[in-house]
Amino acid sequence: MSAKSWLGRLRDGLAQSTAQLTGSITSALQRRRLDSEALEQLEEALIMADLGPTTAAKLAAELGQQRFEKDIAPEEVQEALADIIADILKPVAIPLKPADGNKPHVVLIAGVNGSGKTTTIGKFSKHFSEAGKSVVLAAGDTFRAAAIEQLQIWGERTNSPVITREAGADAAGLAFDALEQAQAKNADLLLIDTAGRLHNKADLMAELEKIVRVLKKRDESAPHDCVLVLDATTGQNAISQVETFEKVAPVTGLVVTKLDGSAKGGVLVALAEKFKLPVHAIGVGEGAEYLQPFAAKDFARSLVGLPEEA
Ligand SMILES: Nc1nc2c(ncn2[C@@H]2O[C@H](COP(=O)(O)OP(=O)(O)OP(=O)(O)O)[C@@H](O)[C@H]2O)c(=O)[nH]1
Ligand SMILES: [Mg+2]
Repeated sequence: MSAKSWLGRLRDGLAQSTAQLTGSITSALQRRRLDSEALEQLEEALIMADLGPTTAAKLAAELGQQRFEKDIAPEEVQEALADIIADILKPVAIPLKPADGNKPHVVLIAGVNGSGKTTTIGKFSKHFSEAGKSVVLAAGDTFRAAAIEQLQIWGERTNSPVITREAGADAAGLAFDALEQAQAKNADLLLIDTAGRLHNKADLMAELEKIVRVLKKRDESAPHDCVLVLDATTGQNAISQVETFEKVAPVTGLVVTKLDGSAKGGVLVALAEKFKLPVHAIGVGEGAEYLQPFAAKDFARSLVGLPEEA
């Protein structure tokens, strides 16, 4: 897929937040000055665009410190804003990278119901098998038979073996089995799916903790990555999801999905600013080709409504 079409999907997805934001920038600059009133309006607009109050305040303060000429155009503010946002995003734009020394490199995928975990595993499985890695998938969502089938379909599509147990089986036991089998196959990468869990359900969160504990019995260094999948359409709720999952699992990175259909893409900036966790990829569609490395500058420019840099 060309870079343009995924960026196009991202732009279309962000269009709603972007239109609102650019509209607010224009109206804040009606006096063509970035005075305190204009900065206040901008800060509000950034909160509306789901960047969160803390990040919005920080951005407005940074804008306020820049020396603009008196007769300022909205485009100049958009450019400055895009630069500041890109600076926040750049350090977290880090792709998932299995370490060669790990056989296999174990990646645990967690998140609330419907956030896009299984789809993301399918997409990663395609990406890494095409890159020449041998990938094994573990159907750790033993909760629902349909979840096991869903992963099996992805396994067939990407030619990756899928380790399963019957529905209702112990998820930690399945994870242990899967690691054992992936080791026996000398696989490069083991991607473990998990059941969606509401972050306020203590028993399910305890189960996630147990999966981590049991994996360590087989490989002390596992899981090597624990990726939290967040649905961008949940907006600011994504923040509390990170906080809660971090309490029970060693979260090492994020994937933010559904940015093709979200008016709340700005939450990604709030996440980056608050947690500084790597954002390994973003989802801009349901198909396997729609998982893209997270490109900080492109995202920042799209968000504030600026065209791609020439
Ligand atoms: N538009 C869009 N849809 C997505 C994206 N990622 C996942 N989906 C869709 O979101 C729905 C839920 O995705 P799943 O991968 O099943 O989510 P899950 O986290 O495994 O869900 P549970 O196992 O039920 O907790 C499916 O219909 C996916 O096709 C994305 O980036 N964009
Ligand atoms: Mg699932």
